[in-house]
Amino acid sequence: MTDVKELAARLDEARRDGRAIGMLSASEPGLDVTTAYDVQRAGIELRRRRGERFAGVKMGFTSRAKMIQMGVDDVIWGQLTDRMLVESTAEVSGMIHPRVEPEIVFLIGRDVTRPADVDTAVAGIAVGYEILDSRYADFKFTLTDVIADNASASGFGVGAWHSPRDVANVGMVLEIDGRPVQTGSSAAILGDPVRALRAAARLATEAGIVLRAGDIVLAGAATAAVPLPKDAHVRVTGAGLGSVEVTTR
Ligand code: 0L1
Ligand code: MG
Repeated sequence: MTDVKELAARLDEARRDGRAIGMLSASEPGLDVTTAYDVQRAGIELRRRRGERFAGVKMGFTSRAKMIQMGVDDVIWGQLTDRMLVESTAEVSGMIHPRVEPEIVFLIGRDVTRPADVDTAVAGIAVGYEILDSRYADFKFTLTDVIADNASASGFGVGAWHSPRDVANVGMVLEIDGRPVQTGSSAAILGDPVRALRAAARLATEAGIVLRAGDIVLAGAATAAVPLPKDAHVRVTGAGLGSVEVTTR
């Protein structure tokens, strides 16, 4: 039988040591999607016991580019904690093989007790980025492996909040050291990031999590992720939404 806590501890240790491990699925034939989310939840519980607080959720595999890049065809989700929030400097040297991707971010303004109400619960919209770091060697995993690994969530940054608006087709640019490395549109996020927001509310509710005022939803990436070196300056810009910048070390 799958030992959920042991698998969560294995991933947690890999993350804290900055050391890649083999895929869990290689030795765990019982690792189905439900069990993988149990492992994810157990991993978050370990972080919670160390004082981290729930900050929201992230949606993954929401763009065709990402599905192609990773060879999967399912939307997944992971949990964000307050310690993953990056301000002006991101510590990436302790990570395994970090990547960065441009995101649309929603700020929840009041508790979402019914997922159907999530659209009207949005208090702000911003451009942002996600730092991904798979705990698996060579960034290779199956669907269940990546779910167990909290959808590779490692860090995120958020630009200035704007009042809720249509973000179905926001042009986005990801620059590293002043050079555009990815350009795309928020339309890559399920055709409209609001669909990812709705999926986040539905999945969170099904998992017994209430999105509360102040929580954040990372809707997904507008482009493929790119490797994130240290000593780099990253800027993500969204048309009409300004930009967010971070320096790595
Ligand atoms: O946020 C994402 O779309 C990525 C989900 C996890 C897979 C990955 O590490 O790229
Ligand atoms: Mg992402």
